[in-house]
Amino acid sequence: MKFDVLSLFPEMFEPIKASIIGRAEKNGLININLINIRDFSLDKHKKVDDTPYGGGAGMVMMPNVVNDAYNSIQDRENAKVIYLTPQGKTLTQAKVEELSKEEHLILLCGHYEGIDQRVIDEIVDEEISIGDYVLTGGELPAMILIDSVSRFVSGVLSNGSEEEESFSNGLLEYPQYTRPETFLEKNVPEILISGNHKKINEWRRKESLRNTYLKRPELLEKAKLSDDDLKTLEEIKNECK
Ligand code: 4FV
Repeated sequence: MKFDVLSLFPEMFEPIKASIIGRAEKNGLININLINIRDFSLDKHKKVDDTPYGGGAGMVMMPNVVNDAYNSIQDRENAKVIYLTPQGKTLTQAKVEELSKEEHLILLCGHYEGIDQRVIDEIVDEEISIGDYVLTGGELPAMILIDSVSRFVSGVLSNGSEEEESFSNGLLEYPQYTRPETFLEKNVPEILISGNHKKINEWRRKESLRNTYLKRPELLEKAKLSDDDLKTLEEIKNECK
């Protein structure tokens, strides 16, 4: 998986090169190429933004500088260009999994009031938002997208845990426990040390349904639930009364 990142602050991406993503890049499983949009400013003061036509507060990133930075990317014909913006569809695990099937993503990071619409119309394939709030720039959203998508690249997660986690089945995950068996006089649920994997999976499914019912009930509408799940949900609702 190749990521080309167009940003005015490529240095912000250093932290993402730590831990799992950094190791994945060292192992050649992913490649993160950072392009500083300011390098394409022809202006002696390296100007990349200007005042908005029609007036108003703030500055807008100039189209030609962004376009030249984009045109500097080699072999971009099969790439999908994503602009991180509050105007985009909100990122979900389903969208992350879909994007993980692409071989080349170009991530465009805005700043200030945004980017001139003409270059967006020219180069952007998809607009994605990480949530309904306003940040100072698209860099953090781009890092979130790189991190979440890279987890689906085979070999990035050593244990394949991306298969069984929150949202992988449309539900929140079940509670996790590890040693010590007793903590603050609280024991790990008996079932988990029973070795009865059928019963353990049933317990985990029930706790996933319970967590989702209590914390994100709207997810239950979209989740694929079996008749057993629906029966279990009734039990949970009665238990919560
Ligand atoms: C954002 C978001 C976001 C808007 C103005 C950058 C900022 C500035 N991007 N999801 N929420 N972007 O707030 O993706 O240009």
